[in-house]
Amino acid sequence: MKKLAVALSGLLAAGSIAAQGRPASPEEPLPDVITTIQGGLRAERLASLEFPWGMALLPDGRLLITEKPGRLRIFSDGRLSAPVKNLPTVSYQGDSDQGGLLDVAIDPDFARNKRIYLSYSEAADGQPVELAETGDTRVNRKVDLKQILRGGAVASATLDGEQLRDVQVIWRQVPKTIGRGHFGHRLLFGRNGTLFITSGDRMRFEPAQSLETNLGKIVRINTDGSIPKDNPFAGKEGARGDIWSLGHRNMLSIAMHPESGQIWTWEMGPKGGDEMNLVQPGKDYGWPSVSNGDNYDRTIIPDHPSNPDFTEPVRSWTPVISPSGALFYRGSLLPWRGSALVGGLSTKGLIRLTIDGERIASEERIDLRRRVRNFIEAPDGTLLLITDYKNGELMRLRPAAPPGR
Ligand SMILES: [Ca+2]
Repeated sequence: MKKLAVALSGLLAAGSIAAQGRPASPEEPLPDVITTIQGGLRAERLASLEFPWGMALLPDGRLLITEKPGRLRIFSDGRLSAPVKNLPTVSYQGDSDQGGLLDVAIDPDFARNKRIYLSYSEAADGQPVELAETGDTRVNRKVDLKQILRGGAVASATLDGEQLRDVQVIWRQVPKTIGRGHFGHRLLFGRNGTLFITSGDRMRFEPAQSLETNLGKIVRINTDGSIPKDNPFAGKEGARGDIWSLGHRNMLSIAMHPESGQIWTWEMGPKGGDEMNLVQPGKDYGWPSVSNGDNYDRTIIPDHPSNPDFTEPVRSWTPVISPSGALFYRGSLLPWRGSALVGGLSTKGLIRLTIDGERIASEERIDLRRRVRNFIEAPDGTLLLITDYKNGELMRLRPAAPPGR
């Protein structure tokens, strides 16, 4: 009961902080032992980073980390490298920007080809002379970004020491739009070497239902940017071949089940209604026609079951969890083998879900008192985790007690 009370007070604190604007640093120290598993967890702080966003482990154990303002660094032997050189030009407009340098992934054949993939936001080459943000009362943020035309992109490059070579843009959001966030942009390799990209709706709502744009979609491409022949809309007139599924809002979490190969995503809902979806090709997940949440201007959105054309989420959360980052835990160091772990920004921790086929069997909250942006599993079963602050952190989570005690 006491643990529950602590967790609840943490949630309330998170709500009040959100109302006053995001703090630059985590406000609470981590306890010595996080009492979630028997014996507890211990968090070790490894490095400081400015708004870290994405991570990928190289086969030799070096860790790639992106910082949203536009830096890629390599963490190795306890130290961070200088920013990797020759990155594509990233558009970043300061702390409140949801764009910037976002995710990083390594090629499944990295050992041979040394290719990596970066997602980021870019400004259009030519900017219109006059742009007016017409506003949309459904959007929950003052549009305080500069009114420039931009969109998301994914580039591949060869990692050569601490610089990139042969940078090629392999995918772009179409069309570019002015202002606003919801880039999405998590990257995940599927089993056959295809690359999944979560493409947010850019806070433009209706394009998520259009097959002529790739906003508000899960996208699937080959690593050279070409369209896999078995994509659901490949070769269909009036549709973009890169679309894998549609009707999405803003997805910052995507993971593949290690046994079934199922692709799961977690999606930020509007006012209420964060979603967990089992993503299947060609299906429509409903945004903005249906949602288990409602618009920020209090207009009602019908729930998913009101229209059988739309696929319902497997789970939705109100109050929201603000999911960012996800994986299926494969190791045995922590007693979580087979669980899905999901990062929480507003929930300031991890959510552990056990999945039985296509259903959630159990759900547990792990309070880390920090906005969790992303995390990955190291080969030894520890978790490497980054937090969403200007003074963000790279941390390692491991059992507090040695194995077997
Ligand atoms: Ca939905």
